[in-house]
Amino acid sequence: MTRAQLETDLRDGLWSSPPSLPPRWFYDERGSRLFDQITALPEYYPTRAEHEILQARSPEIIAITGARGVDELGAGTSAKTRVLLDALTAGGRRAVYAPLDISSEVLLETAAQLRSEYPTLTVEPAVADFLHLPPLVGEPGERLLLFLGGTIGNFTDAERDDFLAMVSQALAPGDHFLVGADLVKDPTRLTAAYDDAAGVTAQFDLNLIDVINRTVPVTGLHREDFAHEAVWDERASHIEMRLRAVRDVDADFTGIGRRWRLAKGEYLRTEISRKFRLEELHAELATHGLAPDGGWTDEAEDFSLTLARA
Ligand code: AVI
Repeated sequence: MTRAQLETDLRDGLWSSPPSLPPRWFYDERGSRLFDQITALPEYYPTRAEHEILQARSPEIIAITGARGVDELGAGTSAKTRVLLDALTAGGRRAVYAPLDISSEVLLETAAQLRSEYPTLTVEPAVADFLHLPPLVGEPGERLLLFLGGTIGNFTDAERDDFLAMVSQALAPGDHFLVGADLVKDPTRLTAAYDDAAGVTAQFDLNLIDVINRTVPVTGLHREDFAHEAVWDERASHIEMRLRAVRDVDADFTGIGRRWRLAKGEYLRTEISRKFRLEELHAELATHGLAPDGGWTDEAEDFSLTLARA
């Protein structure tokens, strides 16, 4: 992603109330590595819970959908998807898999790896972000679009609405959408998942300041001036990750000709992570013509996978 895109996000976000930035800027190389570490933390249950569901339900998901073409948005290294790809290609069944991601390097590596692991799978990687879907692989009625990991929770309500409209538009009748979503639970567990004892999530959050410093011309923006925190907002049903100023910040964004001041004690919102009640999520999907056709949680009912039919 480019300097111009970040400058647009800075212009849109830093001078609003509260100041905020979209979470996509977390994921430079170091941020992606830190995120991988987060997924293995004892406090961060979503990745393990989703894996548990996929392990138990993948054959059923493939049977219900009859999928022969699978697209995955935000595929990354496709680590979470392999168990589904096992079911998709079981017994030498032929299928097409399109991992979609914003990083072409990761995609090319993943594609090469998958081709050698799954000889009956045609792998067609494509660069795509969450707002622009390429034409989906497979025949209408036999296509499955995956959006795993709970990333749907990182959208604002308006973004989620736009996203689901785009998904619904991309699917033909009989195609399916499989979405992973984190569920409302005890706030203590939720805040711990986003503020772990080892401080990995804090490093992930603070890495954003380094990304900004490296991507756009700015003076006076220092990571030591911020502290990470995670706050549960009951009304909005989301966790907010914040970088709170531990001293006055006065940053000069020379590229966009603007000065950003944040007083000690004020904060920058860096991410929201929405936690769902299943009825609400299903109602939202239905609004977009996506009828829930299957739904599963892990044993502890921490995380959900919903299969919706277009
Ligand atoms: C990518 N996304 C689903 C993660 C989440 O749980 O909202 C991002 C994350 N941020 C901090 N920890 C994990």
